[in-house]
Amino acid sequence: MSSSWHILGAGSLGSLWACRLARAGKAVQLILRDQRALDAYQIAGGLTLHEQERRSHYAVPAQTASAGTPIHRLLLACKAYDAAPAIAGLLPRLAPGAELILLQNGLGSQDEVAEQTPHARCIFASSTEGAFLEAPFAVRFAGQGFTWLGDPLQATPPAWLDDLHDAGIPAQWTVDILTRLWRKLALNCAINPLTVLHDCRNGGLLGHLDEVEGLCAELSLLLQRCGQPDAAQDLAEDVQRVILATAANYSSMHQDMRAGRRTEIHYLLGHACRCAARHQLPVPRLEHLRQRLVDSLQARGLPSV
Ligand code: NAD
Ligand code: KPL
Repeated sequence: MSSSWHILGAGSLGSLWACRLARAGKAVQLILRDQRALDAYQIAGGLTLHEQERRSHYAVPAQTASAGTPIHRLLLACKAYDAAPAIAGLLPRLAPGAELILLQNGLGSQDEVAEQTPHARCIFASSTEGAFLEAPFAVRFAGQGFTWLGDPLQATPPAWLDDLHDAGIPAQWTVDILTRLWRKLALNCAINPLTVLHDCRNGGLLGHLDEVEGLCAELSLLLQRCGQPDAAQDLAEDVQRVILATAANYSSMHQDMRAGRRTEIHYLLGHACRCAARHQLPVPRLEHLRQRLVDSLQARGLPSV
């Protein structure tokens, strides 16, 4: 495909995608938050990708939202709570029929974006790749993974999927993207809040399996009530498998809490509780968990939404 990849957010995943696409010779434009960020980026001279023992530098061009050129394809690579405000700032630049790839974890932010962009195609993504910033504009590729992409409104895959293949980004189109996003949300709800409340690595939850199983039972009922029976299939077993496989890791929510960063609670456990309320499904364990998490975040001076 000919048109440029615009990538909003030079954070962990945005930088990782930008470096790999640029390395494959694809046209990429980074969209940074403001002129100050752009000045800092120009001084850095580009992005650095650190994978295994190799560091590579990519002078990916960058701009702010105020650049005048139209956007045909945008990878929205910010946190879920930033997605709607970020897209609002780009509305005048979106070409009719623009494609937006939404990389956010959890659920809810995709609909917030779609409501603002009726003339764009919103493609949802669910990624298990791992990356973090070692320094501003320097990304460490920390974990091989996979990215599922799909459009709940239109099954036809976009032609630019080949770009991802060319760039070595492991990805596949699926007609069941909502099932994948709900399943990941359920895993995150069963694991992440408890790791914050018990202040432990994922493996620490092996000492709290009764609590985990109680949450899985409610999450399974919720998934079924939300029309996602496939996402409920063997959830408890999968949660235990993930706890064992990632026993030595801190969950992303624990890492955010530890670093004093805002969490994505509103789009994970918050979304689950809101959906349960909408379906009038009692979920006392999830509600209690949410309240304890809100209290714990507030006690640390962190936003609880
Ligand atoms: P991040 O915080 O590292 O990067 C987000 C970037 O977006 C930041 O640099 C921020 O300044 C920028 N941003 C926010 N609003 C902006 C705006 N209006 N204009 C320009 N830039 C803006 O986040 P991340 O870790 O890359 O995560 C992005 C999403 O992917 C999250 O929902 C996360 O849960 C999900 N995810 C991350 C990973 C990972 O390993 N990092 C893995 C799977 C899923
Ligand atoms: O996705 C995760 C996270 O930490 O966000 C896992 C490792 C699956 C735990 O929920």
